[in-house]
Amino acid sequence: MSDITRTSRRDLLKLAAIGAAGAALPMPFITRARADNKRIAMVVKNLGNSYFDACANGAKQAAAEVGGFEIIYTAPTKATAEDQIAIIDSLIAQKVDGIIVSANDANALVPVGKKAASRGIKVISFDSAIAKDGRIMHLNASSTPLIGAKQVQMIAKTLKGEGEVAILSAASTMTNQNSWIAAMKEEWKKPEYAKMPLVATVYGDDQDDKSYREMQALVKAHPNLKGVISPTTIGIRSGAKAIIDGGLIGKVFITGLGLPSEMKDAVLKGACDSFAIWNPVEYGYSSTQILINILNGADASAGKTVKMGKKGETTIGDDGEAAMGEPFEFNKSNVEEFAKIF
Ligand code: RAM
Repeated sequence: MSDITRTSRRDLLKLAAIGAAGAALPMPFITRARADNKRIAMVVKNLGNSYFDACANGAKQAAAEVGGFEIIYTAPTKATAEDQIAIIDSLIAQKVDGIIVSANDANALVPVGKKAASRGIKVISFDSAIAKDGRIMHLNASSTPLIGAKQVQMIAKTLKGEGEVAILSAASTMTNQNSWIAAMKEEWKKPEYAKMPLVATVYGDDQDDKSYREMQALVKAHPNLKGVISPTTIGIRSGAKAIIDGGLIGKVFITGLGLPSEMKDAVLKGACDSFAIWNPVEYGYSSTQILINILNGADASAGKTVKMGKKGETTIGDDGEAAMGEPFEFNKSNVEEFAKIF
């Protein structure tokens, strides 16, 4: 993993048009339906999260490319499993053909996933997995060890390997953040991080106000805090704001997973040295391509290879999970260019 390669830079820029076209749509949305269209619902963690809006634009692009499919993009206002279950129940009643979910809780969504399957609805997860029994397969954005290690490496580079670090995560039930934190802790065992202890892990529940307050509380509780890793686009943007508002630039640095469009100011002002993310438009596109192929008869069981349209193909592991690609790193040199895209 490194900076953007020529080809992927071209791909990212190509997808800019998709993002721009989708931006005019109200969120959530339903694309224009034809009676004979198959219906795919993308159910994400919460509304008001630009990361998922970008994923939904990718889903729309995949549906338009293949033809004959419509996208229903929906989510609860707050990122809770209960509200997602209610939404999925109603989609089952509406007899949609397929559902793509980013789960607020891996286990809590299994029964409703099974219920959908028993009615012939194809369910896959992306971003934050439903546990194995509740979906056909799960598409990770990238390899979990890689995403975890990358975030520890970024803060270590900023702090030159020295100083207290905390994690500002999303909700404690979210599969993706939990597995990235586990992967960070693996990386952290290496001797080069001996002078960079992890002092706390706190949860902002993917809400801006809670994440902001948790960041303020971290700084207060740990006067020697130098760095924060936030593996969520909501956490990193709110944490960066708390650094800027609190006059903490140069004292505390934040890194993690963010959107260039939301992190540009923080990077230019010096609250964040570097951060990473994959292209969420491509991620929504790839997940939707996979579900469309499943609806058209593709076998997505362990060991099989499934197609992701223009993004190529991916092979499903024994755990029923596959990965799309690699994250990119953003910093002062490229954040402005990519802020125009996602
Ligand atoms: C937030 C959500 C999402 C995660 C990104 C990185 O938008 O928590 O699930 O993948 O951050």
